[in-house]
Amino acid sequence: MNPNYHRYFCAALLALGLFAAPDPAQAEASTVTLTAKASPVDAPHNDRWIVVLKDQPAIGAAYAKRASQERLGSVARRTTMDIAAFQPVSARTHRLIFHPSLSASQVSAALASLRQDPEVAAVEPDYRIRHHAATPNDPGYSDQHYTSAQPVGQWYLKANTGEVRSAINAQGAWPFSQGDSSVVIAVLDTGVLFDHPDLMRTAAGGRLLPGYDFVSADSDGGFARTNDGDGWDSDPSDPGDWIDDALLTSHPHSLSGCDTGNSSWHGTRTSALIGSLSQNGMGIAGVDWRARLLPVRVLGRCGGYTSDIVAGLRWAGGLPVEGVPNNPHPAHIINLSLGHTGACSFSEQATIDELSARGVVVVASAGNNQGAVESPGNCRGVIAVGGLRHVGTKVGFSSFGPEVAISAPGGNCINIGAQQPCLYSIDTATNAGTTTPAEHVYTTQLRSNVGTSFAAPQVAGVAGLLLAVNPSLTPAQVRSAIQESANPFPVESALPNCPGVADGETNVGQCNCTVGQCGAGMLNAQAAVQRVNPAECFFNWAERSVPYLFPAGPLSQTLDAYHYRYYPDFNTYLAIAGDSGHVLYLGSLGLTDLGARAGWFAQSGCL
Ligand SMILES: [Ca+2]
Ligand SMILES: [Ca+2]
Ligand SMILES: [Ca+2]
Repeated sequence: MNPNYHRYFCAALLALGLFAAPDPAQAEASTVTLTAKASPVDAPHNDRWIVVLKDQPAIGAAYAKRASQERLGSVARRTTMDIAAFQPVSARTHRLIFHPSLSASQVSAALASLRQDPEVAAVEPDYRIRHHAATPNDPGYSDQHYTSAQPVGQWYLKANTGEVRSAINAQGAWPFSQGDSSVVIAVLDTGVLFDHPDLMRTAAGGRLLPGYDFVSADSDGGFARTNDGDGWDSDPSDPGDWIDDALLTSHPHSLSGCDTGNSSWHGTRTSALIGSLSQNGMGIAGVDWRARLLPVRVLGRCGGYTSDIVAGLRWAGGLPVEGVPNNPHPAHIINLSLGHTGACSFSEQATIDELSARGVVVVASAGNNQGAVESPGNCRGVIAVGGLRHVGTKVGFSSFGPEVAISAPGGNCINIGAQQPCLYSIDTATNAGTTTPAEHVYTTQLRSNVGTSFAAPQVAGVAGLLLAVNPSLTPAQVRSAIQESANPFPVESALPNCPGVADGETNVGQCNCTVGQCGAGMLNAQAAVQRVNPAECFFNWAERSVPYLFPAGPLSQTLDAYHYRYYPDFNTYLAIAGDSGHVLYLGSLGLTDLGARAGWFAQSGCL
């Protein structure tokens, strides 16, 4: 580091009298012990309180400390308190810990006496404070309702523990980023169910912008594929994409090569993974809790066409599309849980290039063909996402190869058999209707949901968390932050490494991922967010620069608007206040404002 910065930083602290390491003798609590007569029948009491002395004229810090201890001593004598210890927090503010054997009534009496003392400005509970809930209250997250077998809930969003190695630790990212409503994430898919109570329109307090429908009329001019009675239109509601034998018979040309099947509600499933309403006590949590979702319908019955997808990509990213009003909410991120085998086409690549130049992050699933990455996942500039089993190996169905940028959980069942639950399904929102929409529900171990379609939205959601922290990130920076922060792939000794795959080859099942076949590693939401957060870079710089004040090791935490690290050896904090944007130092003598973070970020090279 630049020695000038080091000097500046030390000088700033020295000037404030904070430079010296704490004297252990001074750091000890000044103890005032009086008699303790416990009553065993009284209820337990709150043993920690904060006593604030009245203000006094400014005096030297060392004198103030002695003086405040003398003041406290006299307060203690006057109030004849049964006290375990006073511990100074600042010259005026002291932590008061009552002896644990005291009864509640004894504590009440002591507090009343304290509050009447002429030296005392305030006595208040020393509240226990927890960092803001990183565990969402959505019941499906912890799995309170949705599983009949081994409860794993939204395992893929939790910290990776035990054999669940591929979990992305969104839970660890949420204290630092829950997304931002200024970020728009487009979902090019089958449309969406605007009324799903865990999604809803932004106008109703939900996540979904109006969007657009780019499923064009059939080649014969009919609407068997669009299923909404027209071609392109401004309503991307998902009417269902079911196909039955009668439809195949009545539309042999439009639906040639298609299979019968129930409605998939695929766009609702991918959208909810990215941004289900979260912390709403209902259903599931999304990866991103704040971004707005832009539904762009490009898939109808039996899929869609590249021309419609290109139109949808252009519109989603704010590029003009012939005959369609410009998108008033251009997307910063686009999720494509779709693809076709074969190379990236000219029109796809040209569109992706235009979007990349505009700063739009494009994420696509690798495909479920067990072979080469599909298009547009294999287009240059796309963040292609492969699928992992819960243990971190490549899940059998996932496509793979050098175009994959990163891998994330794709879901896997373990227990496959009639009526058996799919243990590591990727739970998300869906609908129970087999044709038209019916009851809004969630996927579960019994209504399972697997595929690289559900790995890509986890990456798109993490990209939203990154842009919330640092809106100036380019698509290349988002990609590198996700790749460089990834967890390494595990090795299961019983499995082969994933081989190289040539276009057209298939049927490569579960295998040990290698960098190059499944991307840079396993998605790690927390580490990715930390990587793009200038505050994290600044804290690390401070620890490298002034290790005797800020010894490396503590993890960052957030509390209200504060983002901080706590140094237990010295009982000090280095913090950044979100509201003022200032860097703060909290030591035994209180809070010191070290100035605007912009200056510190510039000095530390952390912009
Ligand atoms: Ca239509
Ligand atoms: Ca429509
Ligand atoms: Ca929810």
